[in-house]
Amino acid sequence: MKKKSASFFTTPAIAFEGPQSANALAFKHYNPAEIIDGKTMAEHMRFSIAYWHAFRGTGSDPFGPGTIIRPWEAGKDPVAVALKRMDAAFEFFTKIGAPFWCFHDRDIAPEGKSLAESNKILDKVVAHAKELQKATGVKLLWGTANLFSNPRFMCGAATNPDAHVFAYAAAQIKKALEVTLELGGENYVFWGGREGYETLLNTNLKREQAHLAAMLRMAADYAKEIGFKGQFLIEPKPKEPTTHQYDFDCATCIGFLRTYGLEKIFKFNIETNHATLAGHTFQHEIEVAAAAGMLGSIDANTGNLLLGWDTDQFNTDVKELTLAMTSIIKAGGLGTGGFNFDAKLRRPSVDADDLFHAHIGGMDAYALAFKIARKILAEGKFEQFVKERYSSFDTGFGKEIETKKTNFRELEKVALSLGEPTLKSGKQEYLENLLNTYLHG
Ligand code: XUL
Ligand code: CO
Repeated sequence: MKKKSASFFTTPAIAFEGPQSANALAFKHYNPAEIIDGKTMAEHMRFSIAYWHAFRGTGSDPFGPGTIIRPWEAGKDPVAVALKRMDAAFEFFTKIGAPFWCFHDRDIAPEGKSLAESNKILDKVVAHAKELQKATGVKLLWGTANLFSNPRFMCGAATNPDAHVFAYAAAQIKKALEVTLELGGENYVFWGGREGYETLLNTNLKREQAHLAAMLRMAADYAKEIGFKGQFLIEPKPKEPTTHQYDFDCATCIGFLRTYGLEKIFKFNIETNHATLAGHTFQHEIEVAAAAGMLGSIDANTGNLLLGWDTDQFNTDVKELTLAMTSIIKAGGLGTGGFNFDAKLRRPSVDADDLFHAHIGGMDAYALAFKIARKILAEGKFEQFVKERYSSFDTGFGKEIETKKTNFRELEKVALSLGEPTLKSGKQEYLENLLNTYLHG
C-alpha cells in the first residue's frame, strides 16, 4: 500500500502461519500464495470485504444505538470523513489480504441535498477509491445502489406505486452503474431492498412485478450502452424488510426472469442467511442456481437459526461450507464472482481487532472447506454413490424416459412384466458418517 500519513489499525498485516500456530491474528488454513491446480488460493477464493458492514456498521440494532467507535469517523464534514473512511478501508483490505471489495453508492458517499449534488459527492469519493485501488491492487468485485434506506424508497424503488420514485431509482442505478464501471467492477448486484409488499390491500402485485422487470431491462440496456461488461447478479431474499419480497429465492427468481425474458442477463449472488430465511440450506440455493447455469457469486455469512431475521454473522461452520463448496466446485466455480463477507460484528464486539478476528475466521473456514471439498470430489465416493443410485436411467426404458422415447403404454408393459420394484436404501446415515470422516478423520 502507498504510504499513508495516518494509520487507523495497530494490528499488523495478517500472515499465514498454519494450523499449528497459536497466534489468533494469523491464518491457519488460508494461505493466499499456496498454488492449487495452477492457481493461487487468493485466485481461487476471491475474498471480498463488504464496505457497508465493515466500514459503516456501528453495532446498532432496533433496541439501541451503535457501540463501535472508529477513529476515522471523527470530523464534522461528512465528505471529508467519507474520504478518510476510504483510507481506513483500504488499509484494512490490504492488511487482511482481501483482493476485492464491494459497496453500495450510499455506503461510500453521503447524500447531498439533491440528486445532482449526491452524484457530485459520489464522484469525488469514487475518484479517491480509484486512486486507492491503483495504489493497493485491491479490485472491485461489485457495486450496487442503496434503494432502501432513504424514506423516499419506503414503498420500494422499482416496485414503488409512484412512478416518480421509480424514475429516481432508475437515475440512481444509472449512476451506480457508471461508477461501478469507473472502478472496474467485475459484477453489479441487484438486491431487492424493499421490492415487495406488506399487504395486498394497497398493492397491485402483477403491475409491481412488471415494473421490476422493466427496471432490470433498462439497467441491462444502459450497461450495454456505456460498455459495462460485468456480470449482472440478482441476490434473492425471501423476507425482511418487506413481508413478501419478490426475489424470494433462486427458484422464484428463475421463474420471474424467464417470464420476462431476462434469464440470459442475470446470474445469482447467493447469501447464506437469505437461503436459510427462505427455508433452504445454503447448498440447496447453490444447486438450484447451478442447475440453471446461473451461479454467480456468494455473500458469505450465516444466520442464527434460532432467530427469524437476517443476523449476517461470520460463518465458521466448516461442515456447511464444505457441502456448499462441493456444489460450487462441481459447478465449475464462480467465474467473475467471489466470496464477499456480507457479515457484521456482534454489537459487543467493539475492539478494533474484532474486525480482523471476524474476517480471519471466515476466510480460514472457507479455505479449509475448499480443501476438504476438493478431497471429497477427488475421491468421488459420494458422486459414485449418486451415479449408481440413478443408473437405472442409463440404459433400457430408464434411458428412454430421459430421451423422451417412451410413453405410458410402454411403461405399463414394463411395470406389468417386472412386478414390484425392490427397495433400495438411500444410505443417508452411512453417507453422513462418511462425510464426518472427511471433516474429522
Ligand atoms: C441485505 C443484503 C444486502 C445486499 C446488497 O440483506 O444482503 O447488503 O447484499 O444490497
Ligand atoms: Co447480501
